[in-house]
Amino acid sequence: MGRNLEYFPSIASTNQYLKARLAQENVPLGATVVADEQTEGRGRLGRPWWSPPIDGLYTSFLVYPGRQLSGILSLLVGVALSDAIRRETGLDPRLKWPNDVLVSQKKCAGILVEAGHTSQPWAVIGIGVNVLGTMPDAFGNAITLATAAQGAVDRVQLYAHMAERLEFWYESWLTEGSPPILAAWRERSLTLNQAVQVQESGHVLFTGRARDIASDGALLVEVEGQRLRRVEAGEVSIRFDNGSYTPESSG
Ligand code: BT5
Repeated sequence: MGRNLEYFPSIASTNQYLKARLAQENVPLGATVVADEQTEGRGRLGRPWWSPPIDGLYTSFLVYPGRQLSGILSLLVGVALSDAIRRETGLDPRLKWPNDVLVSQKKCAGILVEAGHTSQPWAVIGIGVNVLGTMPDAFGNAITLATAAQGAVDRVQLYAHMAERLEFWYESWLTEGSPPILAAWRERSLTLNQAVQVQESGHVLFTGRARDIASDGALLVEVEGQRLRRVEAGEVSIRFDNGSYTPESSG
């Protein structure tokens, strides 16, 4: 990862750029795009990703998973990213299903995996991390690593750890399959064993207790009086002790 690296001081979106490149030419496995700023950074469902200059790290990595993508790749990236953040900051990042990374119960990084098919199935792994400075008040549920760690964080080192850990976990997936990823994800999960609310397009579908993740990355939720329900997509909020739920998104 990162041996074929392109850097931009400013770009619309690193994911968008890599997808456009893929449509035009052969791009090697592990090709990486890094930017200091995104003017049209995106999260899931086309939501905006706040990407101000220098304070954040905005990166996309290209992989060829060899088969149509499963949810496991999102979990893999969360595990790799949490490793990298821990190494660089000493913080203890937690993972909220499917792919938010939180420190101090606030979101410090987001992951957007986009998949498609040209001559073979590809996936663009987009990672946005809030590194330096402080988050504006509008993002009540978000935090920067510098705020959480109460000290300096080196963006270049963080990037290097990210590339190394992604390569490590991707190779582990190719040789050993999902079990090591699932085990690491369960250990760092903020979601498992919590009361959760599952929503789709802003509507509450059901509430229950998150019990486990399936081998394909789906969340398994126990709903009173029913069998476990699988959640493959959608929004999952965690219920706090005071009865409120983590907002799925902030800002
Ligand atoms: C994500 O989406 O968390 C995935 C974000 C992926 C961003 C990377 S940056 C490099 C690559 N290129 C791109 O264009 N994208 C990827 P989602 O779970 O949908 O969360 C989006 C929601 O989080 C928004 O609706 C906001 O409420 C909130 N948000 C926006 N910017 C944020 C930020 N910097 N930190 C924390 N929360 C943010």
